[in-house]
Amino acid sequence: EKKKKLEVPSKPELATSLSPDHPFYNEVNEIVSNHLRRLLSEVKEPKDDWMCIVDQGDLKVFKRELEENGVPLDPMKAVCTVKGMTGHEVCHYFWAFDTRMEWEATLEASRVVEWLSDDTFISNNIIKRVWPASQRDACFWSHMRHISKSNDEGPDSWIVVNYSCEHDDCPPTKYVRITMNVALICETIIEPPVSGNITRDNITCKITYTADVNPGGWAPASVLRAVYKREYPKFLRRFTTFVEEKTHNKDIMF
Ligand code: 16C
Repeated sequence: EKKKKLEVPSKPELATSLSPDHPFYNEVNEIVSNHLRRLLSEVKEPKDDWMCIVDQGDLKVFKRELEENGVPLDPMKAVCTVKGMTGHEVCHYFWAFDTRMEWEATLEASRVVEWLSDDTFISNNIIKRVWPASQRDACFWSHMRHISKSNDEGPDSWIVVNYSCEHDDCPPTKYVRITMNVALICETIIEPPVSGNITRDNITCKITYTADVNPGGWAPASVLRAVYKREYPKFLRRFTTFVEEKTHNKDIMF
């Protein structure tokens, strides 16, 4: 039964407004498919190599400890269940550039470098400095899409991917450049009311967030791990509270 939850779209080329001729077209489709495949394989065969570092019931954060030449690369994963909002709404606000600074507490500044299509843009994020390390920045494309299903069963799902890239208008000259592969996948669960219309009380969103971040050079592992343990749950609380405030008195965006 669980296997039906998410399907890798068989025709990803229909799912984006990026033109097939666009230089980023293949990369975007490949990275999105990889995330969906990774999630599917974990539903089928749950792996126990994730270490739970935060458990607040509705919000759990996991990590795998990984280091390369002394650089901590710990993959992070979080799952969070929120009531009253759809996966489309959660993904929309995670992706939307114009409101990013309203919930992003770890950024000093953010700017759009280029719009590639109406579902994909490249941005430059300058991250707040963490003592004693040098300040970091990131350049990545952000892409949002609906996950098409091969059958009508199972929850409606959306995905946003933030994936590092290079851009001539964003050279890595001023800060240490981090690289990352971040995905937010949301499933909307609707418990239809006995009578009447669906309201926000009937809606639950199941969020899976994954972040593979390379801090791009020396960073003290113990400081970084302490910052991650504090900042990832904080981000999810702050961000989902933000989406709740933005949506609670608006029509439901299914
Ligand atoms: O996914 C999130 N935000 C997205 C939109 O902005 C985007 C960004 C992802 C980048 C997340 C990783 C940043 C790692 C920086 C490493 C800095 C190394 C410093 C060395 C330390 C010894 O996908 C939400 C991201 C939630 C981020 C949580 C963890 C970030 C820690 C960043 C440190 C800033 C601390 C500021 C303290 C007030």
